[in-house]
Amino acid sequence: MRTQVAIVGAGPAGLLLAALLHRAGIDSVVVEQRSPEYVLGRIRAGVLEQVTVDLLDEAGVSARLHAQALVDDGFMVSFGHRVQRIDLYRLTGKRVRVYGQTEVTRDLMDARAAAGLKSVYEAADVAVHDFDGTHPHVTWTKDGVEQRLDCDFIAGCDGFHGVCRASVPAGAIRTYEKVYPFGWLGLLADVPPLAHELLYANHARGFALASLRSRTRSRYYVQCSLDDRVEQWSDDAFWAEFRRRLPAELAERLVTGPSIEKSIAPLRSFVAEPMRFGRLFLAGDAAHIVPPTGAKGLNLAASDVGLLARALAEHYAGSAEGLDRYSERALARVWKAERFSWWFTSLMHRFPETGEFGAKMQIAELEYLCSSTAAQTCLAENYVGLPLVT
Ligand code: RFL
Ligand code: PHB
Repeated sequence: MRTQVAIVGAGPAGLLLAALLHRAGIDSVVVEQRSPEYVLGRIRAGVLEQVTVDLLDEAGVSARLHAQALVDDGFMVSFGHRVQRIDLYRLTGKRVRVYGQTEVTRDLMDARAAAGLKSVYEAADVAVHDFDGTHPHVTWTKDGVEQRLDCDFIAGCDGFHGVCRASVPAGAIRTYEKVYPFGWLGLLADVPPLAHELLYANHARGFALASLRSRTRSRYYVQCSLDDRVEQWSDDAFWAEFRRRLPAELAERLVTGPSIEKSIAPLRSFVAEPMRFGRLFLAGDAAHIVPPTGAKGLNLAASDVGLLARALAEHYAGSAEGLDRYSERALARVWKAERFSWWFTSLMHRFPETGEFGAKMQIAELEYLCSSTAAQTCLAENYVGLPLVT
């Protein structure tokens, strides 16, 4: 088998890259180790920046998003019983869309199937070869038969635990990492959301986030211990803990119900540099991870593949500049989103090691945020997404 771009991973990065390349007349094959059902079953991101929506528009996969996504002009930050609204639209002229990653992935999968494009699911033992040479190729086993895909380029869109970054020789890559001493316990339920705007809560018992997927489906999180197991958390225990961390007037309005999904995610900041190794390009979680507090992971994955698709189109039109500058351009945005996600995480969570002093510093900063339009603008312009510099 031969294609122009072999894409490893059918998460949002891989599928959006394939869709953008298709629009540009570039042929690709997507190779994914899991089943479509498994990929769609992962409940993750919920907030899309305008930059991401623009790319989904460009890829021609945004009709359902525009019909169904909730458009939010702001969000709320609380500490104790105080609530401060961050008016994104007034402060930046921009809004965010609330639309689940699962839905983005489903739209990309449906568009791909409708166009008759090739994706290989349940590919075992995926491996990438000769990306530093002249004959890059990807191999895998499907139904017991070894397959080989020759290509011009490999896009490593296979997430944090994927094979692409792991295949780069240690001396050619530098990684930066911070692991946070807590996780997020998330619960999805068919109950009306607390509000149509998100609420990020700093509380003495730990962080909580009220998010949503629609007017009838809520996604809520509480900061939990890294030792916690999801089986230890009954729905009742989750609701009781979540309610305790909300300001009183919102706690009264909370509607609870049985969970559809519950999971624990560790929090990590991670960057691998560079994002190019010969003919292998990393994009999305394969290259970097942010803690979810800033809602940046999926949006960074989208902006990476936006840059990469454009660079590949330039390559096939005769210019190497885009590919040569891909890593530097992508990383410029990545590091700013890393900083913002680290800062917002640091402001909103209980950190065992910083104790009462750390908690007082957070309250002082949150009070400053309430009193300063400059501080609110800084938060808002990062939250809606920094411009994609090309
Ligand atoms: P993904 O989604 O992990 O997809 C990678 C795909 O590659 C496959 N794969 C392989 N395929 C072939 N061969 C191999 N050897 C392979 N190894 C892995 C995997 O099966 C998978 O299908 O990475 P991608 O595409 O880069 O997308 C990144 C996003 O998924 C991620 O950044 C976001 O979900 C992060 N995130 C959020 N991002 C936002 O922008 N806004 C949010 O509101 C937001 N909330 C969140 C989040 C992540 C969370 N968790 C669970 C970490 C909330 C949470 C709780
Ligand atoms: C979500 O809805 O899952 C979500 C929203 C905002 C975040 C993180 C997760 O910052």
